[in-house]
Amino acid sequence: MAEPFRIKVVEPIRLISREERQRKIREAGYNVFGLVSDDVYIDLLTDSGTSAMSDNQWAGIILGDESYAGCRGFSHLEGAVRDVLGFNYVVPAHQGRAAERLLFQVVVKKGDVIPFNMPFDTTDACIRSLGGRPVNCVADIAYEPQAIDPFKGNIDLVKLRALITEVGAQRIPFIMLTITNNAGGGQPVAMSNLKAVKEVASEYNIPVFIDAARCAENAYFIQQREGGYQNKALAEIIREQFSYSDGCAFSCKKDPMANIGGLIGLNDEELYQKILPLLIAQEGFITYGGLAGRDLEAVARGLYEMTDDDLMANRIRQVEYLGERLDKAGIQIIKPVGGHAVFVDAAAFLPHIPQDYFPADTLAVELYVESGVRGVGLGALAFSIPDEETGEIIPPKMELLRLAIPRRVYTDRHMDVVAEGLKRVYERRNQVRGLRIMHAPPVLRHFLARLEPV
Ligand code: PM9
Repeated sequence: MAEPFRIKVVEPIRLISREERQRKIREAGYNVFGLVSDDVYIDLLTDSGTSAMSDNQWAGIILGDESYAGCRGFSHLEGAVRDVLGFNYVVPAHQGRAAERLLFQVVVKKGDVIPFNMPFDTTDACIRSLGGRPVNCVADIAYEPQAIDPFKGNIDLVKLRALITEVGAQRIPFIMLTITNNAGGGQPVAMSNLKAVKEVASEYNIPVFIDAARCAENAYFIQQREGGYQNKALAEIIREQFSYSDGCAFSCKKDPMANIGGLIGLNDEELYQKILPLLIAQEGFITYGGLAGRDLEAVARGLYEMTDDDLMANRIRQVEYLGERLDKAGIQIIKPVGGHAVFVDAAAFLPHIPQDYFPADTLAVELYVESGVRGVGLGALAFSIPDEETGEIIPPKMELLRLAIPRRVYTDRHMDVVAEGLKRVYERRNQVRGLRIMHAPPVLRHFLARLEPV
């Protein structure tokens, strides 16, 4: 089936010359975050806030009610969150990390431990800034890029139980599952795993929260891969996922295809009431939370749109299409291909570059120079963390180049260009040199670092 939409508005893009690209990336400190978007031909830096909104979402923008209190958009958002996610209380926020922070400030205390499958980098940084410690409990197979498994985002229940026994349930304010698991390659979590985690959590009276940014993509994988779900609609599966949780933090810039927006969904009124004063102090009044009324409309409409079975099938197919092209060229990628992105195994691509010289970020730079395509390195530059006791820097287990595909934005021809560019870098991979840091902040350094070729 071709795209279940047609294109009504277009945005011109251009490819600058190779010499210009070399100059631009040098000026950007060999960090793709420093590039100006006009100098990027195909932008796969992120699928967050970069999707094409539908005519219905744009109509919502025009209809947005900008009243400070009690705007219509908030009622629509409440309705959508109740219908699509199944939560009674909604805390609007300007984006996902603001939603997380509001929730975490209320529930995380210094010394707390939070079991995750894998937290995303900003989520990890937020918990640490509040004195908590996220712990990866993802199944080991998540660290084997070539191993085929339908649900590589699952929590390992043995690891989870061992952690609860080791630190004690009183130090665990909640368990969190990121669906799909972005940091681990956009890999899904099975419904059976969500259910089992909830059962373990209930034994110890620990709440479960979901990082829901890509919950509809996760539901699609459940529909395609998990027994008993083939004949269920995406909408039904999405709701069932949340039924095994006590709430969610949601970046609505991903699956709901809004350019901005986030929320917390809850059924616990007491917790909701505790968050409200922080919401007013930090984001805005409780019915707009740092967003314009028009944005609330786009989010509310996007929440319904993400449940469209045909749209989701088409979106995942495009990501798979790019993955298959790279795989055929002998380029190692995380398999199976994730929901929102193709993750290239940069350590396997550039085996001669040690992790200290950032193979993932090097590959992102090379791909930009080769073809004007912007991906992002997710490796030692992004995810190294100091050991709690020794202070020694511990690098992550994987070096990945992420090619995140915005929804409804690029055609398969664009994907062909991406694949061809990466193939050309692959052909000359032995000549590629790594990068070293010239300047970087102590945390979240991949966003701001300036580098130079070794
Ligand atoms: N994710 C991404 O590109 C955008 C920021 S980094 C370039 O993948 C999860 C699973 C995310 C995420 C953001 C956030 C934060 C929370 N959870 O970006 O603040 O992938 O709306 O959401 C990015 P916001």
